[in-house]
Amino acid sequence: GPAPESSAEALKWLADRGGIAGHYINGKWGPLRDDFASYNPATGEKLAGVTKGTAAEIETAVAAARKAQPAWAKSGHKRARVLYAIARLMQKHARLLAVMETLDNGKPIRESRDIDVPLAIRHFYHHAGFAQLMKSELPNQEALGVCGQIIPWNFPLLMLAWKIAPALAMGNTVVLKPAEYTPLTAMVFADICTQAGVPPGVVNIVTGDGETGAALVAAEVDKIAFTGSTEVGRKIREATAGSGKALSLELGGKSPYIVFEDADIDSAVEGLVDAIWFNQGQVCCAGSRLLVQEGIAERFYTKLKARMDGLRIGDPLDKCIDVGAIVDPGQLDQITKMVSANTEGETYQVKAPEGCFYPPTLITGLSPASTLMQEEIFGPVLAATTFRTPSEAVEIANNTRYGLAASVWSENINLALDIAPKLAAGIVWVNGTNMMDAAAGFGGVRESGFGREGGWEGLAGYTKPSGTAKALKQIAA
Ligand code: TXE
Repeated sequence: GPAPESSAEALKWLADRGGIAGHYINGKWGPLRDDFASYNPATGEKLAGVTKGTAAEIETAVAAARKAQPAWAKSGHKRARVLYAIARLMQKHARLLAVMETLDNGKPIRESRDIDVPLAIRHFYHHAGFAQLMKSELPNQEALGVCGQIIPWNFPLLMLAWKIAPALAMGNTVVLKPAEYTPLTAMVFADICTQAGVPPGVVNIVTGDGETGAALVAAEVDKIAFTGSTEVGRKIREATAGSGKALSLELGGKSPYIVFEDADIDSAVEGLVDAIWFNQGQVCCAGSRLLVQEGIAERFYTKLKARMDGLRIGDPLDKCIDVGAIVDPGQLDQITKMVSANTEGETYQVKAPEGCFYPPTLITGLSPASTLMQEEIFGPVLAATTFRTPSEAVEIANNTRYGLAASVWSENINLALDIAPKLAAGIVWVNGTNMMDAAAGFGGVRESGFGREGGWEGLAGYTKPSGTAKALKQIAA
């Protein structure tokens, strides 16, 4: 059942801070203003006021980060100590973080407790190790300097960890802007930074909206790391072109989920629960396009519908819930509009509660060129079609402007390994989906972006060859 005692704890934590989310600059809170609000999407209640960061506040944060950077880059040993302390404190406050995330975002507590928070903690442990090893493992690399980081609302704490942990490990300092809908776990994280002994200026958090984000992109930073929509990614690429700022973009997706007739059907059905109903489908690498081989399609759809009937949708704080609330009424509206504009195929929907909820939905018989097969819906909506041959599967799978992830299901490993490299995707899972690890690079091709987060590639993305600045000065002289 619901866990009211833990939401009371989270709400008290907010009340103790005046009920306002705001900046954490140079190791201190503030300014805090009630410029706009963050809501609990499951209930519509206001959770906190949110400060909209101004360009001047961004500048103050960047200046603090600039000042702190040289000392922070000096000792890998010290960085490791601090990153381990962050990880341990996140573990200590895991329940507060999970409840806060669920209140702010609407995702089921089972997910924030078992996935978001543990993966975020794992990211800090992993990168603490690499902070210590930087000198030996990346002997010719040094920090970029100050990194501006902009994150979305679908995995607020996990995306924060993906951005901050590798940057700090490699000796950078950061200014991070959380998404407007979901600034609250970043606030808890800021408190953790203070407790962990992060030196002032090393981690700065500035809350706000797209304008605040644009001000960060324009500021004197050495890198912008962005996760969000393809549209904003394009704007940021234009804004940084020719500036000399490094850039990584992790954008949208329309990832194919390909089921061959020799697949383990029950596993493939269960995999779809994680592929498209995890986090209400608000996942950049969601398996949102189902491609089933013709011979098993009817049997597969029947099993899938039965599984959909078993999904439990409702109060995200209830530990038994599989599908929670959509992050914001605006997003709900977008999903509703896209699905109701569709006139093709057959739609199967299970029931959802009133309010900011969208029912898990399966639409079969779509043509590969239809809007629902092409555009990112970012909701719990699975668009499905069939294919005849493996080469047709590859053709349909690659018929997209995106290229983030793909999932291949077959009991024939030769077939799976033949198909996987033919898919235009940054990540391909075989008989699995949505598997992430701090040690594995994550990122897309095509309009899904470029640059990798996690793994060796992720570390490299926060460094440059050492002596670059000196060499450039010598060349200029
Ligand atoms: O994303 P935005 P939104 C997709 C998804 C969703 C759609 C819109 O399809 O329906 O995008 O979501 C900041 N300069 N994804 O509007 O606007 C913004 O404040 C700098 C997929 O929420 O891209 C937030 O912090 N920053 C995606 C962040 O960018 C700007 C996850 C992302 O918000 C800015 C989220 C600007 N001009 C949405 N404008 C994924 N791939 O995971 C906004 N921002």
